[in-house]
Amino acid sequence: MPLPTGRAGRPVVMGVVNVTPDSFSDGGQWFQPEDAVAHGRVLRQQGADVLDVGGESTRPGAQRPTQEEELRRVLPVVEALCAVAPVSVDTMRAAVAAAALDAGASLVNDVSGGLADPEMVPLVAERGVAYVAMHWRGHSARMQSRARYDDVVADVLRELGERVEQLLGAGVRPEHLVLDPGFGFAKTPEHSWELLRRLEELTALGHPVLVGTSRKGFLGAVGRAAGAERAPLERDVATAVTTVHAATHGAWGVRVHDVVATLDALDVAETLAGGPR
Ligand code: PMM
Repeated sequence: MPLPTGRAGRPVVMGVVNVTPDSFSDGGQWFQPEDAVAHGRVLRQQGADVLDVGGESTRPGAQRPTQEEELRRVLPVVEALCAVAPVSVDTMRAAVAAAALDAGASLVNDVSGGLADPEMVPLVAERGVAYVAMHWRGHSARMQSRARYDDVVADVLRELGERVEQLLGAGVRPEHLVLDPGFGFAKTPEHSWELLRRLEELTALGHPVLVGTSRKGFLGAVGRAAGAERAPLERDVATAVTTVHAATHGAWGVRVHDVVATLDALDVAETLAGGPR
């Protein structure tokens, strides 16, 4: 199955549907399956190209749900939303990915890039589906202690390159592979800014790049004194600015909570660049 595409000349807009009680960005708002489904429908109506359904919070220090619990959260929502949009499943577990694919999902979004579950890479290769491999250095409980780099862009490129080698070696088709530098995952705010500034270097690996900056902590702190940071729900304007940067620096897609703000920002950027009005 080919990768989803966005409107001509635009990145794919992936709308976030977190079926979790504790995500940093929208924790608990869509925890009931019917609320998550209703939210996904709204994001689609607003113009999301893909709905990204996840049942595990990856905020720093988060405890993992059991596999059973993750399946319970995610499956009914994937099943219902597949009727309205292409769905990606945001999971590190092969069993959850397999069940979501059986339920109709067309893309697997794995923040561990296949490192958390040894069954994930063979599954994705066997099913022949699109796969987002994010840069990852361990589960949330420990990741911030691993935010050490000589040159964050060079190090992330090298580590993602190793993932690409393993994935292609296992039989994942190159045209199915999307890479993501993992903003905020084992990254300090300065690391995330540097990755964003040098986004075009990531496309040098020859694969589409997904940018997931939406409501992340580094957007809360920028320009603000300690203690006066923007709360997660106050970060959508800052996110929209990073979305325009991503769109104009080669990103294939953006993963966002606020689809309306994203499309407004892309409309303005496109018009300023001389595109459709
Ligand atoms: N970030 C989160 C969850 N899933 N997937 C990808 N590919 N990239 C990301 O940056 C990413 C992700 C955490 O954010 P959330 O809690 O708002 O979903």
